[in-house]
Amino acid sequence: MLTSQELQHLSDFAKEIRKKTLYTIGNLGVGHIGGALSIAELLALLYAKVMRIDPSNPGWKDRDLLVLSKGHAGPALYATLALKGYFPLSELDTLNQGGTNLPSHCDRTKTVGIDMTTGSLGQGLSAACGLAYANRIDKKDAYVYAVIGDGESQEGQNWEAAMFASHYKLSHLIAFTDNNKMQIDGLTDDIMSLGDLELKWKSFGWYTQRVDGHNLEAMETAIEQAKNQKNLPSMIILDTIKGKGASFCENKVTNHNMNFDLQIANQAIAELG
Ligand SMILES: Cc1ncc(C[n+]2csc(CCOP(=O)(O)OP(=O)(O)O)c2C)c(N)n1
Repeated sequence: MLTSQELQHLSDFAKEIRKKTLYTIGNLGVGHIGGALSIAELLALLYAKVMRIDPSNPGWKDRDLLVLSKGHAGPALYATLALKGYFPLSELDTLNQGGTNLPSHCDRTKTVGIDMTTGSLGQGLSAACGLAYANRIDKKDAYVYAVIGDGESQEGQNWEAAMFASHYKLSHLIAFTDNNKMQIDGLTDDIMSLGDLELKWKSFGWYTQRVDGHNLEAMETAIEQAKNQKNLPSMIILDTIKGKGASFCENKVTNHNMNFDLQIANQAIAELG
């Protein structure tokens, strides 16, 4: 359970992640703003409360790991890592430019603090399974967290990973679905409906919960419940809003990979207060 100070700190942190993400993409002029803003609370909670990490020792072998399988949301994770001190905030100015350490999609060989290279959708959960399985072999009690998109859930490889994780009882794998109901070309329900996602994950043998992905307390409780499962991998489906917090793009189907400049970014940053 979060104390009121923790709650305040985490909601301030999520707001800062949104502001830096808006700035970073606005400075470049184009980027995946919608799916980056929908996971701001999740990233704040993971990096400021839940994950066992040490930004001054990013290669710490016993750390918890995050696989951001929806790697196009990289700018939100870069903002989080910079705010946590993994690298200088000024590096955010270089997003997706020649010679940068911050490509638009996550690359563990380029960016300090990125645990897995992602971007080709559908693959990250398999990588997370491998990491969790390897940790078990190495007798580590670290957790592996993974974030997949709802549109990404249409990729069949996720369901192979789902079978693997439940067969091997990967209780230290905790995954989230960013269920923002949209994908690149429109509403997930219009393009290829996912049906009852909760039932699907349950039937694949996962301990499955569904919470508001902008509610820090609900997410924290869900993660605690997930950690109480001794034999099951966990899926936490997060109901979120694509583009949350920026009125120029919030809940608009056009917000997937949007052009906008620093003037628009700064207006949105001012709105956040
Ligand atoms: C294998 C693969 N196919 C296509 C793409 C292009 N692509 C990037 S994001 C995206 C939509 C993803 O939708 P969703 O998972 O719902 O992400 P979100 O809406 O949260 O941004 C697509 C098709 C890709 N990155 N990888």
